[in-house]
Amino acid sequence: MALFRLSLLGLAGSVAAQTQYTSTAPAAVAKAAATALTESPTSNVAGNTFDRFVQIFLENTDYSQAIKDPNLAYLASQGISLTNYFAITHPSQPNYVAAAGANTFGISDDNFHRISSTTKTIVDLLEAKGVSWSIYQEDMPYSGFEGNWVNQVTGANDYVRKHNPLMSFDSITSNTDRLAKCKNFTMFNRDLAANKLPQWMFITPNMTNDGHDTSVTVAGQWARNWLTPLLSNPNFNIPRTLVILTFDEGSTTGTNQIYAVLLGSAVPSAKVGTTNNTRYNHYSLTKTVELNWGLGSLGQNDVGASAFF
Ligand SMILES: *[C@@H]1O[C@H](CO)[C@@H](O)[C@H](O)[C@H]1NC(C)=O
Ligand SMILES: *[C@@H]1O[C@H](CO)[C@@H](O)[C@H](O)[C@H]1NC(C)=O
Ligand SMILES: *[C@H]1O[C@@H](CO)[C@H](O)[C@@H](O)[C@@H]1NC(C)=O
Repeated sequence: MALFRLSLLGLAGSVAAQTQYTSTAPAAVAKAAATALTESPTSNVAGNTFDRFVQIFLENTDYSQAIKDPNLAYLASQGISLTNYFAITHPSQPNYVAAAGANTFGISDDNFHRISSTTKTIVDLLEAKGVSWSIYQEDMPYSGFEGNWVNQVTGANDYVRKHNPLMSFDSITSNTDRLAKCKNFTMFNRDLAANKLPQWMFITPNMTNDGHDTSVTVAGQWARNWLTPLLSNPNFNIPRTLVILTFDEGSTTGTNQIYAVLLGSAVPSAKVGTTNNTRYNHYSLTKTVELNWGLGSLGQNDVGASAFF
């Protein structure tokens, strides 16, 4: 996918330069949106430790910085703070791919990549056991959209494929039912209101709210404002709900240690406000889900990873 550099030097001295992603043309989006299939499956497969798993990725901040943010520090106090959690690599894209496939599959940039249809993801394992899933990507213009999208008023980066953990896998993009479960926040709100959220979710806020094109302050405000009402919403925080709020990666100069906190009703009340210093990384995401629902493994880096429980 073509990309070019847009210099934003001089913008209040904040962000030196950002990559501008080429957006899919609005007319093509409008046409495809009109017929896009959307699915909202539900299920009730009992897990060992939790019955719902919600993963949220913010962007590009070292642990040492994130934990100083007042809103992220507040959220850490509401759950179990994982104080020894690491991203896999740099830049963003391979970290998202790793969260779904337990491998980076050799991807070491944010360019357009396709991973062979024979390569499995956590979705294959979930479906085999009847565990419902969806991903929710803020401002994705329609379900199953495979491009990048900018804000149509300001031209700012809004939804990007590289922050979608599933879109690089041909096993997803060649399957209309799977594409129909890759949805936006409009659909999240609809599924929430209809009590039709699935058991496994991956959530990516837009390029403003995840801090990518803004700051950890914006990401922290978004995370607290978005999660607080959900944690008291019985359609979201059902009994035995486990939420992990984390980042895709740290800054390129650090150790790649990142903030990660476990929230939700699956966190025992005695552990609220505690820390856990076990070494975890993004491969722990697939491992935890596999052990919880007895899914087997992908045979990738999930095998040797540590689970959260
Ligand atoms: C979200 O996706 C739905 C389903 O494809 C679409 O109808 C809706 O317009 C999208 N919302 C936004 C804000 O793009
Ligand atoms: C991201 O979403 C927020 C609302 O949650 C909105 O204010 C902001 O403009 C969006 N960012 C872009 C680039 O459209
Ligand atoms: C984190 O710590 C390890 C080692 O003590 C335990 O085995 C885990 O159960 C614990 N995880 C959580 C979520 O508390």
